Amino acid sequence: SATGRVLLTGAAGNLGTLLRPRLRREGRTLRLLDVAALDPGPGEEALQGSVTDAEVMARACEDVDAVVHLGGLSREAPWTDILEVNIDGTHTVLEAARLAGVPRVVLASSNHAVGFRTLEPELPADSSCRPDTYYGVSKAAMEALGSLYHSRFGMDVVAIRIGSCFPTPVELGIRGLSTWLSPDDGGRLVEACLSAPSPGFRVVWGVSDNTRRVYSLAEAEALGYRSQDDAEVYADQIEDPTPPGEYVGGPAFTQC
Ligand code: 15L
Repeated sequence: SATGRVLLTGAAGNLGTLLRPRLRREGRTLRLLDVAALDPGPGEEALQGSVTDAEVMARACEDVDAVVHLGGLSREAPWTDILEVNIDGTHTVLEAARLAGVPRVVLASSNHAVGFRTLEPELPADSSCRPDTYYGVSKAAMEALGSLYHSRFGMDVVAIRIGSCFPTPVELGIRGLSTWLSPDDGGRLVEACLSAPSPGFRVVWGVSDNTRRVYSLAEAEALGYRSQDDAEVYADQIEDPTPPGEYVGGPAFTQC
């Protein structure tokens, strides 16, 4: 909902840091959760702990109107870490939300859930998973868990297949000119996911309306998202000449 209390997991991470100031609203309390310590400002509450801890998550979900789940490992890692933090962690978040009666969850999925799909124009957001890493498998599992928690328990769940959300695309190389989600657009998209009436279960792309965009915007726009940014304005600042490759996940990610 536009007001009430919104829980942000992974609030101290890359996405959390970018989205936190953009999700502040009059009449809304942002509850920040992270394994790292956080310093809550006005309209914020902070909780330190892990998304893998059911007791922490039970406390975190108390009196919450929506969860925005950004917490977890953000790149490739050993299988046991991916399994614990990303897959079991997402289950723990959804289960705590269900037990607390939280009606809506927004999940930070990733393009790496479909990282081994060939690039094609207007790639639909509901294309089936083709992960490029264990990390990508965890995002596929996240989407599957979201689908389950909608269908079995009636929660509204929107999974965002995020391209690359960073302050600018400059460090991302040429691929970033197509995959960039500006932080402001990220805020607008999460806001749309929080306020769209009864979305049910959806998968949408998280991307700005970039000149070189290949991901479809139709699914996110159906929730009310309107991108206002285009990575192309940074094109002349990009130094790394590596071509974007033929796959969604890009040429470098599997080596991370
Ligand atoms: C991701 O899923 C990562 O979390 C992020 O660090 C970037 O690597 C991004 O994908 C990307 O594909 O650019």
